[in-house]
Amino acid sequence: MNNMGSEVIGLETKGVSRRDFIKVCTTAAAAVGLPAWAGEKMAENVGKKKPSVIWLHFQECTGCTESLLRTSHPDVGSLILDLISVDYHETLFAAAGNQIEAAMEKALEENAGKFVLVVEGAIPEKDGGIYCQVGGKRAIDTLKKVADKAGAIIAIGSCASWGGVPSAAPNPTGATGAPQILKGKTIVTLPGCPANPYNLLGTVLQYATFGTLPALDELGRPKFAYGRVIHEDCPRRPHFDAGRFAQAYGDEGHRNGWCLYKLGCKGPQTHANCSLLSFCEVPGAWPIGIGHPCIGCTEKGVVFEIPINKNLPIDKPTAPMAYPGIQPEHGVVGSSSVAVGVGGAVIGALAAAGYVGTKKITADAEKKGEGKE
Ligand code: FSX
Ligand code: SF4
Ligand code: F3S
Repeated sequence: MNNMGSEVIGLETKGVSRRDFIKVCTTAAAAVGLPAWAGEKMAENVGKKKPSVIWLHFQECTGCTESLLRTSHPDVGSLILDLISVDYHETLFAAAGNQIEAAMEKALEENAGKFVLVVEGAIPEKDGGIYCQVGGKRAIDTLKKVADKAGAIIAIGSCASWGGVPSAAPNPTGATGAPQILKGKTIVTLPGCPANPYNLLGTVLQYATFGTLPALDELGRPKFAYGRVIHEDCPRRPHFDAGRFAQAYGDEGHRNGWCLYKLGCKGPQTHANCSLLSFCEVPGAWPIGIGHPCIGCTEKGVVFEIPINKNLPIDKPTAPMAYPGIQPEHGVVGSSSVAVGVGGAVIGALAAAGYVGTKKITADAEKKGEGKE
């Protein structure tokens, strides 16, 4: 572990211990479904050569960058910025005008074919794309130009993944996502409004260390993060299975942490790992954790389209197969809510174990080079 990255890039002079540094790398490795040794390898590799990242901003609220910068315990935001070489990022750069234009050209030239392009924000197509211009250049043109020279492309947030907020009806600018503009290219999409920074860090470090991308689904989403719906790993799931629902904000069920389905929770339809990977390293800091139903912020066609309080049908009513429900109409007699709640917790644990198993399979596949490139 000598010379393990943190010393090379001087993090310890900034008050970041090697332990914190390795922890962030192993957490990032775990996030993408790789084992701990991969995190150590990432840390070692990053110490030698930091991956170059060019980060483009388009139509967005900048929440994705903000969520990356506002992390804590340890300060993951600053660690991320030390782990990768951000060669162009309009929010973070002190430079402006001609200076920042020159920085972009320099970064493109020096790292052509190798850098990771991170796209944040939607891209407007209507009227030739005139509704988003930076430095007098249309977003759609800049995106195509930079993407042509990138080694890997990541669309962070729902805006860049499929249009997000700017594409909400009536979508006056014709906003859409990077995959719709860059047809035919492999694009890792990390939807979420905002996306979890660890999903980004894990993907970038995997690419920088092993030259591979995580296994992706048909929407370009890494399976390690979007392979399951929130409902499958939700800490309130035992309450759902036991039939205990909050009926109104502030009622007894809501105060007791019961299931939020009847308040409109879209967890059963929403693919994401926010129940398993805390935002900003603060346990419980995610919508359902603070008592708000999931609004489906990762899912095109759900968030910004379906009202927050509207219920959707349950597609995968899986867990109750293993034990009886408590509803009288289901024909169950004498099954206490406590027993059913415990049963739900066990099923939840099994589901989580399944999740870990899934991640291991992904990791094994990666080791065999089966991930998309
Ligand atoms: Fe979109 Fe990112 Fe939502 Fe905001 O910029 S995904 S509006 S949180 O931050 O792109
Ligand atoms: Fe959790 Fe929502 Fe599913 Fe209830 S409906 S268990 S709150 S994801
Ligand atoms: Fe978004 Fe739902 Fe997670 S609203 S942050 S996907 S709980």
